[in-house]
Amino acid sequence: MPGRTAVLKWGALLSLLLFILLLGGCRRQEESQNDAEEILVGFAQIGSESGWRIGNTRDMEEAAVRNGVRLMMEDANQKQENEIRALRSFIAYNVDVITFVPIVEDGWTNVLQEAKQAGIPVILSDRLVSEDVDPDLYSAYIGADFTQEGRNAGTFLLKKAEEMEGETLGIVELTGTKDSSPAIQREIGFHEVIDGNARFVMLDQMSGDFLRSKGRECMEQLIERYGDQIDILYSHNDAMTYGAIEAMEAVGIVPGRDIVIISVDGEQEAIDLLREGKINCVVECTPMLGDLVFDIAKRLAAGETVPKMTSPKEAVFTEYDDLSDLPPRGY
Ligand code: GYE
Repeated sequence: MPGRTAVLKWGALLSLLLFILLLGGCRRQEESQNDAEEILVGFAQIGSESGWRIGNTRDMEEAAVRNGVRLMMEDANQKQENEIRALRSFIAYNVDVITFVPIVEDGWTNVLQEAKQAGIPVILSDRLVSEDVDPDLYSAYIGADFTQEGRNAGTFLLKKAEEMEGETLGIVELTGTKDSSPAIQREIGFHEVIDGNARFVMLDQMSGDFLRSKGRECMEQLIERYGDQIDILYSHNDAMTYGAIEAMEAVGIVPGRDIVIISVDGEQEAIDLLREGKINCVVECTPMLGDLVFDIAKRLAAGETVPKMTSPKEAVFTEYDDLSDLPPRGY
């Protein structure tokens, strides 16, 4: 018969063993939970055409860290083929989720089908693909309601026109990248509000590709062609607006007074110009989409269903508003 001390010894040893085993089990569980949290997201960005875009890239990088997501980012340098190549590399790498900014609306069906076949969910970030693309080929869109932004621009113009002189008012429009969803929809929303009003005369429309340099070039040409027939400039983004202001000032036109200026984005520089009276209205479009994108990415990786369309609430800043309390824009 084993003695009482021997029984106690074996008992203690067994409990210790059990404790070690349990501890190991917990550790393993913790590790696998961490692994499950740390998803890998492939992100194809279109480039750095504007301050807005640079702000968007920075926000995506910072939000990835905040959300505990591993980010694999590729810069497509304004070329759709580079973007498609990046998406294919994410598929080959077998990332958990893909997100990308469709530079234009068309030409994505093949690569989206490849992602679907590989079982990788795709989030459209910032820009949309064409309505002709089967919506089952992507899981979600996170970005602005560009048509509403266009309407916001038009609504400001209706109010502003009440205090403007002249039987008719000549409008020029600087559009963004041809065939991109913000350019298409900002145009539609604006015209939805102002077309049919006989006082507004559309003089011309030119694409400045969302670039400051092209905004300047286009405005130079428009001034040459239409001179003082131009009463209003509607510009699809702030970067092109800065270029257009340069072109106006170079020939002695006072921006914001001789030509009423409506711009979209809401960069700090545009808000400063609004305060100076050189811009009359800035329609907000926020580039801070990262937290929304990664929240949806994590839910998709966990197999949850997510809302198909998410658009942040956006403001309009005008010369009629008191902007003294407006916090720094951060982009
Ligand atoms: O307005 C412009 C940028 O896609 C909403 O792209 C975005 C647009 C933004 O370059 O400044």
